[in-house]
Amino acid sequence: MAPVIVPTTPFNDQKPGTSGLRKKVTVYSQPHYVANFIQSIFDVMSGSGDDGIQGQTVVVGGDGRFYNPEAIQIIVRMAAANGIRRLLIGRGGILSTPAASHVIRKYKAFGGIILSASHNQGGPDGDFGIKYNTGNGGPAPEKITDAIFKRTGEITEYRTVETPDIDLDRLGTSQLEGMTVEIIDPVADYAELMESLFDFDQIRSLFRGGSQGGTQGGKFRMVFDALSAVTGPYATEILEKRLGAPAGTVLNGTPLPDFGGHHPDPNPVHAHDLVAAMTGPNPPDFGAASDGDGDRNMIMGPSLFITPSDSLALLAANAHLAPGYAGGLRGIARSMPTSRAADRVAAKLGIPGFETPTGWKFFGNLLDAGQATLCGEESAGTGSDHVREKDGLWAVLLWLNILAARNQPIGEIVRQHWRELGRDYYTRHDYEDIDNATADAMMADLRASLPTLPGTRIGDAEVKTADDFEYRDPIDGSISKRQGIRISFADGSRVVYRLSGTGTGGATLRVYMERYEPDPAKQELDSQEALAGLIATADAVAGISKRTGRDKPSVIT
Ligand code: VG1
Ligand code: CO
Repeated sequence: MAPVIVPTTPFNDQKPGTSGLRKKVTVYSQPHYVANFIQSIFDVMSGSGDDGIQGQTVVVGGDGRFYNPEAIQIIVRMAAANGIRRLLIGRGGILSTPAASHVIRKYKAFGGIILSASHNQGGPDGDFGIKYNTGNGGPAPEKITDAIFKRTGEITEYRTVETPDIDLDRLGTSQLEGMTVEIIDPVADYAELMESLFDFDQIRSLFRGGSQGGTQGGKFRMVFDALSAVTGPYATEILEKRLGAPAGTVLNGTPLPDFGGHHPDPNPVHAHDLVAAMTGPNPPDFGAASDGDGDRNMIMGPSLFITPSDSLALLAANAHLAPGYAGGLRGIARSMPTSRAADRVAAKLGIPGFETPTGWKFFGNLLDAGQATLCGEESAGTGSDHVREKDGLWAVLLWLNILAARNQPIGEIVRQHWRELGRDYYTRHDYEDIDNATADAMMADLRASLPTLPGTRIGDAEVKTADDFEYRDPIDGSISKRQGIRISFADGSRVVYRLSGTGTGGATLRVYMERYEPDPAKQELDSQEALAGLIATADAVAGISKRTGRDKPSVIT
């Protein structure tokens, strides 16, 4: 059967943000909306001979949210019509983002299409997303996402075939209009990769209690909250089956199209089952959660929230205890708003520390060039060169490996780290769903004030430097401008302002604040208390409460 050419007209809103194209399901389900975007990806990635997507292998999978199967069926037909040779699809349409990255790399695929809106809410009224990853397994860099956006504005037709839906639930290989479709186990390859990086025997004996003991004299216990999103099957297989953690360790372990009403964002506000377990009576020794598509992680000890920035620093300082990193790290990269705790570890280890814009795509070149081994973002993203996405379960397993190797309670490990290198008090305040015009005006005014800010006093604080972060990629020299406004003060503390690039309604202002505390006697404060002065300064500098009418942020992490 010949491909069908369907005439279409452009949508003007298909601009990928921090991590792919995210829109409401109601936007995605308009006729031709998915098809236009997919054809734009294929058009941009097409070429002649080996440099184009035709005749190649492509990976497809998503986080299981509402509209996932429908979108996959559209993609399958269009892939066949666009000359793709082979599609690898996770069973049930499921692939966590890091697992998709691994599958792309392992099977040397040309690229992959990941269906996810990550930590955004799902369901018929929730969000959906599509992201294109390149052959290194990582999110397409800006030059490709820009080209895709340009193409969405010019598109006049797309190609598809008229065939019935394929069965996504049955493992195995079939043919569709000359294209091979393979439905693969979404967990197996990923679980094998994790076994190659970590000492599963050592972690198993931690769970058995044995000589490594638990922190309360009994068996080591943990909870992992999958928030009814994609990591459930991965965590159940790895933690409960392969590592012998007792059944029930994984909470909310079945992926549901609407995430069971959970907001799949692993932070102290949304991961309430985890927080309840870790702060209640007789808490487990270790707690973790992941997000919608499995690339984020939240780490807790008994009554202790470990900020993602601290987690990155601690993982970097201890990674050599896991077999996959026993040879040491080449470098550590963090996104600009992430605290500078990781820089202190890089300095101590005598390795380079890199500062990149927000979004995992900016780590790709450093990882490919072998300049960075570990990367992290303050938004609960941590990962390494094992894939080209951040990886939630990987971070949990590295923590478990470290806990097993050090045989020390997590709280003690964290405090020892602070005593040695100092504590970077850190918080992020999000103001969600503010009026777009208000948010834009606030950022514009902040930008305009940058030249005159240095030297001025706001309350007790004296501004030392103020700029809009501009990044020059050290590998390919590409420049990314306007990546966030940074203001640092004479006492070394810092405030960063930026607008979110993953939301689907209104604007979200993110304000990131940090202050370094080298004195061990002053490292036990609550972070909101420790940062109270800076929080007030940040409000005064940008006029947040005055302009938005909000007296407090919507989410504090
Ligand atoms: C947010 C985070 C950023 C992260 C991005 C994608 O972006 O701040 O660090 O890389 O989400 O993560 P923004 O532009 O909303 O601040 V995920 O897990 O949603 O793919
Ligand atoms: Co995510």
